[in-house]
Amino acid sequence: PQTIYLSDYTPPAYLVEDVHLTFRLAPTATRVIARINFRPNPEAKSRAFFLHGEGLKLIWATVDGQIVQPGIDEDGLTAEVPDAPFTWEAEVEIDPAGNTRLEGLYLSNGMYCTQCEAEGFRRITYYPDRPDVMAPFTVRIEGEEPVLLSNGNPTDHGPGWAEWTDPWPKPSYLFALVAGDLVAREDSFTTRNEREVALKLWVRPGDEHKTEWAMESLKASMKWDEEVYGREYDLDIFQIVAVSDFNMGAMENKGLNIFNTSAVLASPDTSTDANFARIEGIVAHEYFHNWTGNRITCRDWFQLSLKEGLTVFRDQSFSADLRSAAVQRIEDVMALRGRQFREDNGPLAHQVQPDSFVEINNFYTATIYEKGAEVIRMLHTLVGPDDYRKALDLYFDRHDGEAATIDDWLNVFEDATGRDLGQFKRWYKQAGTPRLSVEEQWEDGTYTLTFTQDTPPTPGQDEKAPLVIPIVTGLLGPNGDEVVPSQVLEMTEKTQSFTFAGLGAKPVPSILRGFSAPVILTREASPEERAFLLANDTDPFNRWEAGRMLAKEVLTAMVTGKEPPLDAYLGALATMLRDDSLEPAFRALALHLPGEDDMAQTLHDAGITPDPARIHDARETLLQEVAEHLQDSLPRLSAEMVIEAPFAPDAEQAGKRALALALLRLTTRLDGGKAAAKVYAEADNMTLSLGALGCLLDAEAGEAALADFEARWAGDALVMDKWFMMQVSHAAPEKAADVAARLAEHPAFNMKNPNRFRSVFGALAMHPAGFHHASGAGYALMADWIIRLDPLNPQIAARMSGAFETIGRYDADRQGMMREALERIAASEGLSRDTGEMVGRILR
Ligand code: DPP
Ligand code: ZN
Repeated sequence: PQTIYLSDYTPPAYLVEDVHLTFRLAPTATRVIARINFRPNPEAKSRAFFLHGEGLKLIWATVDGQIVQPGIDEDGLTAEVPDAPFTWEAEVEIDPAGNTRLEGLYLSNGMYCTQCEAEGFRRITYYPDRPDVMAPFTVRIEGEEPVLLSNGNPTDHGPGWAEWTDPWPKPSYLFALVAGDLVAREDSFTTRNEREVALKLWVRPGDEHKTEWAMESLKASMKWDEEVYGREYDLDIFQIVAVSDFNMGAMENKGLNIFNTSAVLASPDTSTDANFARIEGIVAHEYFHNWTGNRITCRDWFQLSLKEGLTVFRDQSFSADLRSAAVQRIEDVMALRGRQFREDNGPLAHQVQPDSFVEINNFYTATIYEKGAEVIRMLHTLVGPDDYRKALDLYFDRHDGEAATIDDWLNVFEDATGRDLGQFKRWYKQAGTPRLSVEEQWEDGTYTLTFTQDTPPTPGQDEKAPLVIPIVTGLLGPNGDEVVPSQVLEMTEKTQSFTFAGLGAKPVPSILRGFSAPVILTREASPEERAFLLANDTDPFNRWEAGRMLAKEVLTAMVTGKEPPLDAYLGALATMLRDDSLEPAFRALALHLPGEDDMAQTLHDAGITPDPARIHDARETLLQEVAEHLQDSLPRLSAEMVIEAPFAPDAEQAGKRALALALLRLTTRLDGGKAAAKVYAEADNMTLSLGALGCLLDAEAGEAALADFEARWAGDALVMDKWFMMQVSHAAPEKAADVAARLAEHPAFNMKNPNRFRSVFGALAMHPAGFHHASGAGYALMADWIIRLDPLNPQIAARMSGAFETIGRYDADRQGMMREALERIAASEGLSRDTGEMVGRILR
């Protein structure tokens, strides 16, 4: 397979004036007739005419009405064309029913739908399938299905056909078509300039009752983007379709977003609070792409973070505004550390703007998305909110209708603010998570913080230069008062000091408030000082962080056989938990111990080879300690978290339920599951039901509840995904692989459905003590199923192989077994480019 390089970019030889597509739908033999008006690109360096195309059967093709015989290979076709505007027409045949890759046009439960990002359109017709070719599309769909949809506005329809026109030039990856037996929840939104927008959320009959939340989220997103970014919607209709077989969460196709059912359907009895929050965030994310991604798109796929990093930053800000900003930030950082830091500290580490790739589908990563968002958050911190808004206004003015680059984006900030961002750009070009260490000095009323930054080598990048790091810092006095409020320390050197003069007493520093940069901060501090910050910091993120650091120190000591600072931790935790001024959601997060994977990385960073079994046991022991220490408070606190009001998926109720369940997990350690059984029996919503089921499984008292759950929800695929997932993630470490293997034989297991596959094997990958069990059963099983899935759905198979990305952390035995599993995958016949690239990078 060929490697694609950013430095090889050349402008397209021909541009597209407009596109007319006709679809004659048939399950195994759909015909697609394209009429495309091309014109030479004055900026092109060559006149070679090439159209991408994969898995297409060409029926005929013409140039200006004359039949041509193009040269065809597995990537596309070439033909002789005039050095002047011309019309290309072609008819191809494709097989949606046989399309298990879920890229291009495919059938999902009898419904036609498309996924074209990144390179799926070339599986629909021959086309310059690259994002810098933008054109208006007119689409005619002919089919028996009652609902026929495409991008843009509906322009005409009759029995068995419909026509849609999208006036906004777009790249082919934003094309969408849906046809099926669907019903819509309808609503409307009036934009600030009085445009009436029809809103339709299409689902399969029977799912109508799960559409209200997404619709409300959509309207809130449309309003927020007007108020905060000044961005208004630009078509007469905005549609969302829910699809049950979908590789990603959702897709921002112009005017016709397509969603994985898991990212859009919600009801109190089938969805958890976490589901509601995720749906709100994803609906917003895809809607926000209308401006950051669609109106301004990417020149090439090396610019992917231009739209994804920015749009994640936008959806995070939206959720922070709608919910609790502190809780949102903590959750976003937990996700960043759990996925992106893990990626950035292993063989798959790559730049926010990579220099090369083999398969672009492998770069829809936590680094492109979450680190990309952090980079934009840092820009926001450095320039301040007013200049940020000025820069964004300029970005929309200057690049609307264009396919832009990350350099364009940075230039906008330079022009709007007068700042030189040359050094800042390293955040895009240097992979790896920077380590930031700090030392303090106290002398004659002057306090000095000296920071040193160091980014470890990553594959292909041995040397790292210093980054611009905004370190938001405040100082607390000995009595807990804030003596120096938050300020941005702008670090640009490898080692740099910042002084604070005129202080009456040695302060306690609160560093990296709000997690102002995606770095790993190491700072020696006594358990007492951490407990002091947990009790007094005015920055909620750092308050939570102090507790987490303390918990990590306890766990590290337990794993390495040292004396853990247990009293300091338990005392601080108890005080925090009883503090009614703290919102329940925050307290629930503070009760959350660092995860096993997080601990493995932490130990590895400290030069200790992590043993997943010992980490698991230490965590269990600590949870037991916490439960016993808090024993007397549990009943009262639990009673306080009972909600009398009718269910609402809002942040306030969700926070109370989160704390109630955190307390229930502790209670379960003391009563063997009695309280959890009662909560399970009485629950009137999925959050409590599932939370209680998890407790029962942990107490090995879940059999009856599992059977009840299955009987009740056998007809609901999304709920059954939870049933599968819970059994794996709550399995004892030595049983996890067996449980996953057994579930994969269950009649309701279907490897062709990405959600179901992930519910079993994604759950196994995220169960460190199970996946890394010394028997090697987890590795072997994962390899078996990646090998089976690869020919059907290479994208998901490739993604799943990321389970092995932590190979470098572990002992020789485990590394040997992981290597063996990876080599077995690598050697399997006909391995896809997707999985081949991933496994190759991990083994390298
Ligand atoms: N649908 C994916 C997202 O919105 C890829 N664009 O991030
Ligand atoms: Zn996105």
